[in-house]
Amino acid sequence: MYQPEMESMPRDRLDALQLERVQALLARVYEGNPAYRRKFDEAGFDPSSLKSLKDMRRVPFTVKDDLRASYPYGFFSVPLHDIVRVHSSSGTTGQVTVVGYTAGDIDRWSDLMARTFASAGATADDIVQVTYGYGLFTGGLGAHYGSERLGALTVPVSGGNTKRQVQILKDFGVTVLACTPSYALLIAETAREMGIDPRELPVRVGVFGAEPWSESMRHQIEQELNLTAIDIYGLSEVMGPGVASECECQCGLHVFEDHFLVEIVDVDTLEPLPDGETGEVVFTTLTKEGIPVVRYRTRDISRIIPEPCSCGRTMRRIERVTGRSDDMLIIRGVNVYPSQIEQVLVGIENVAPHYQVVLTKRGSMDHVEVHVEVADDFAFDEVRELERLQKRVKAEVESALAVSIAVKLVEPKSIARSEGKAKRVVDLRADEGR
Ligand code: DLL
Repeated sequence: MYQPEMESMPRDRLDALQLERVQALLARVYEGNPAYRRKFDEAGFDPSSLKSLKDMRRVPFTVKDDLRASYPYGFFSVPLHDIVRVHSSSGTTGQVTVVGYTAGDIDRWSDLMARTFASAGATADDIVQVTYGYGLFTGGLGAHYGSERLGALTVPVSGGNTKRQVQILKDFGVTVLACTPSYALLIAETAREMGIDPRELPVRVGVFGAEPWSESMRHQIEQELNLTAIDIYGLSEVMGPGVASECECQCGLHVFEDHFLVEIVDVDTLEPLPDGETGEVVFTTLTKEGIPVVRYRTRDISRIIPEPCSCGRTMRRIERVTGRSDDMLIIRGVNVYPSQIEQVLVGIENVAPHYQVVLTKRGSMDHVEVHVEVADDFAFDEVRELERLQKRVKAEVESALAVSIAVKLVEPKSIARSEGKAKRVVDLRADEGR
């Protein structure tokens, strides 16, 4: 463990620390941030009335629109003079949000990312290739500072130019790769095209996150690249990567609870759910200065795993995030997460786990078609074989999702690859309406 005194702190002390920190936070944002003062006043919430963590249910939520409404800097809780860096969320929907960090925030973030790398099994002896994008995205610089803080040799490649990524992995003797899971698969594919066996690359640990991925995809990446694939989680509004991370047990992500208070709430009633039940993940930042958030609704779906972990960390785990409440597709009343489709595809021979869910309009009805790439060595012009495969994919996807769905097989490599987050859902409904 990178910070064992914190990571394995007895539970009662951790709870007391959280309460102390949340009380200080509420007082601080009420004093220092007019947006929070207004929010609390409107809800009739007096920050000094919070006496236990159970009282959190009375605190108003923060949502992405709160940050958008005060774009770019209006939600910061300190003067701009004290901010040393900004990042911004990827903004797949609507306006982007800007988040600011004080020097202290950057320092704590670096520690949390060092914790993340250490919990994945990395040490100061490792060579870490950071392939998350550098720039406004939190992935690149977040991983960079954490890797350096750990004392590892850090190779700041950023995203893009996949052949060069492969060459550097090989030539520089890289032992830890940090990128999105879908990009890890593209790296393996590209290595093979270059005549390099991806299993022979020196990488032993992958630190993968920033997008939903499945257990089957983990197995595939581990097989293809001969490494241990660790899931890491975070979001810009809360800090970036370094909010939660798997340990070497690979059985859920420890939330760094000395810095983040986690709650799971019912997606409809927004009432807190007991440990173990699935709902929306809500975070309160306990130590952030630049842009602390109180009960921030992530839209991510997960559950708290109540059992203690065998690694000795006392920080509770959340299950891997399977999707978001807002990119959840509702197909004829059935809730579908794109990652469920991926789970099915990984188990079928002759198709690649590259897919896109394409939404269009047929009259007033939504039409959903899943485009799936066939494997490289599949004879795409063999019409009969293709039909047979299409039927099989359709049947398996339908049985997993419990809804009928159109499937179109497409040629290898015809679905655009992403160097960052994979784009799994293409929504053409609005375009057609114009
Ligand atoms: O993606 C931060 C990050 C960078 C995390 C690198 C991990 C590694 P945003 O661009 O603000 O920040 O996107 C945050 O991405 O709310 C989730 O929906 C999704 N996400 C992030 N990590 C995971 C993960 C970064 N491990 C949004 N599994 C979050 C599933 C993830 N979804």
